Amino acid sequence: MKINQADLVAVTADSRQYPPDELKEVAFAGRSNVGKSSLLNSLTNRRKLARTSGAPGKTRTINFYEINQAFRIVDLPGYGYAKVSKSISEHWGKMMERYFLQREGLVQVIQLVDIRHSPSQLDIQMYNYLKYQGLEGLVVATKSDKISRNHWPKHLKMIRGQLGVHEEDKIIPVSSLKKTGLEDLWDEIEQLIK
Ligand SMILES: Nc1nc2c(ncn2[C@@H]2O[C@H](COP(=O)(O)OP(=O)(O)OP(=O)(O)O)[C@@H](O)[C@H]2O)c(=O)[nH]1
Ligand SMILES: [Mg+2]
Repeated sequence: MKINQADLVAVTADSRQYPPDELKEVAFAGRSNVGKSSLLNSLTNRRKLARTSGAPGKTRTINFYEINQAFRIVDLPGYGYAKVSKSISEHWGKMMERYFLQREGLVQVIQLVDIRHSPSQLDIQMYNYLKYQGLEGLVVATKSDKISRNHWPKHLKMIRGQLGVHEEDKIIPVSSLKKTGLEDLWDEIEQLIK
């Protein structure tokens, strides 16, 4: 995918401030710190487009990125950040649900999980929710540089089993650090936004 344009067009928790619902969107969901914002930067080759952090809970809003004036990638706030209060996590749930239910242009939610670890209860809940909404279909295993390539199949199998990913659905290992797996992911995204 050739990236001619990549811009942050809206940062909001309020559905009234979403950009016009006229472009196709794919969203990134995953626990806080899994690497959603980093992946957006590597995919678009813009080092500072999405703000990343070593401190979990960086992205607390829904961030809409417009690519090539043609579609959007949406960076959703991470879940499972231990320090948030109950009222913040309720707010999070409502914010996510409103986006998932209202958005006509939303074609799929790509779920990100860390390749190293067994998916958490929250990952499983999230994936089940996506299945229920008919928005599942693609899983990305992040930080693949953290384990050696010959261990990938074992980890991908574990993730597939834990989440219950359908046989026909892909799990793509990526590394934002080493810039690997990005073309595979773009190929899938291109299919989704066609
Ligand atoms: N080794 C390695 N580290 C990564 C990779 N991707 C992200 N990280 C690191 O993981 C941390 C979190 O990355 P973010 O992209 O901010 O994660 P996020 O999912 O957007 O987090 P929230 O905004 O809190 O939901 C940062 O310290 C990144 O440098 C990767 O591919 N490899
Ligand atoms: Mg983030």
